[in-house]
Amino acid sequence: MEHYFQKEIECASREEIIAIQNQKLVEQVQHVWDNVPYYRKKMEDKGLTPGDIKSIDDLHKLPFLSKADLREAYPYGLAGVPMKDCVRIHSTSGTTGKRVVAFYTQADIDLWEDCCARAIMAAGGTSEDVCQVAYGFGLFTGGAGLNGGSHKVGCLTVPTSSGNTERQIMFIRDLSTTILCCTPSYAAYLAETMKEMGMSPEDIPLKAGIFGAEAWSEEMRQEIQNTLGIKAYDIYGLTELSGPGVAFECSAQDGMHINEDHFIAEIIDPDTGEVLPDGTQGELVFTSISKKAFPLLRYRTRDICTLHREKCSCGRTHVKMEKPKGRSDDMLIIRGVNVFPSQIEAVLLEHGYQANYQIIVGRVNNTDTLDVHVEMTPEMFTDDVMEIRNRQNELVAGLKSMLGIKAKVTLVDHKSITRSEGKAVRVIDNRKI
Ligand code: DLL
Repeated sequence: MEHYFQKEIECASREEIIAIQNQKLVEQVQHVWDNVPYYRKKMEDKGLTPGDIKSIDDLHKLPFLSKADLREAYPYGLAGVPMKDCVRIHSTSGTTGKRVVAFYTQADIDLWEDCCARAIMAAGGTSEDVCQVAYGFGLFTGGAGLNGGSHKVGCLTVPTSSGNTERQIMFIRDLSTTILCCTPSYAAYLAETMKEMGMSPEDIPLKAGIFGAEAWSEEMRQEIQNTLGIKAYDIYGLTELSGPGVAFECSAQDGMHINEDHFIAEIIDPDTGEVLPDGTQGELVFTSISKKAFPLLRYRTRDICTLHREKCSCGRTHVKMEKPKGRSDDMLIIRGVNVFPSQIEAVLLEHGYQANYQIIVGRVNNTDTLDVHVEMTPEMFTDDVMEIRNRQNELVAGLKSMLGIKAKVTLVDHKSITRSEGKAVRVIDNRKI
């Protein structure tokens, strides 16, 4: 049976959704115009006033916001309400530059937690469940968002945060955790550790996982589902828009419903900014129409993705986004060819490896080099050199057919690649150093 947290809106007709979006967009544009001078100036530069935006059909007229704008306006320049009305901030890790700080009113947190509650119920969660939140707590949004959503559903919530892997497993076993929330790479690490501890899927009551915050392949989903004996659901979000729960997977497990009563999604051509039709791959852009403290209009996520509007078997009507292929800034350009780490992951898992790999990019004599280090599983271990060479050649051929370019493959010892408790670091690009 399908469970819903807010069935009426999650299954609303297209006409109802459009009516909500039209009304909220007009209000939000006025709110931003009145309260965010940074964006008002951008509108003025385009000769726009709020009166020009009468419905979602006018959305394309609005200027984009990018990460560079967020950095320029740091920290308070894009806030939409006085600080006395904000109750919290969250922030990105800032690995690629200055941190992004996002502000929340109590109402913003409330609607964010609603989105996470929708995700948990779409994964089959109810008040009968024990939900362990192993995303990091703190400035990162993962822990706080799913924790709040789990409370709203009425699950018994276990806020373990990330790390301390053996203790996670002890709680899963002792408290009979049924829903696990963490990054997919941490889920794989937990599964591996459980196996080492001599536990099998039958020993634990887990039934579902809500995994996101990083790109993961369909092959990795299968791997996690098999090793943990659960259903693995994807969840998407970003700090700038609140955090997890901007979109989430349902029982169909083939794409994530975007919470369209709070976020309007567009796909654009990343080079020209032109809006592309549904079904076409491009950069995902979001307009946040409900949140008041950090009301971003037409925010360019840099995530590469496709939208679909076909009817979904779960009964939800909100548009679905495919698994993002990765961020445009994660995309590697190797000898002129675009390569996403998730494509490499898919090939490795198809050949029986686990998602323990690292991609090392370099440049020798002005030519890019691509070196994929992947761990052998304990079962693959052998001192037969020919067998290892054959395995390597198989992977080189698989990667060539997926990417169209030749990669070097190095098989490394089991457990020689550092495991991740949060977002995994898959790529080392020595060209940038
Ligand atoms: O990662 C929020 C989150 C927490 C989402 C927990 C899901 C679960 P940031 O740290 O701001 O926020 O990173 C946002 O992570 O632009 C994507 O590039 C990537 N990302 C998030 N979810 C997914 C996903 C959180 N399901 C950035 N698949 C986004 C692929 C994802 N990439």
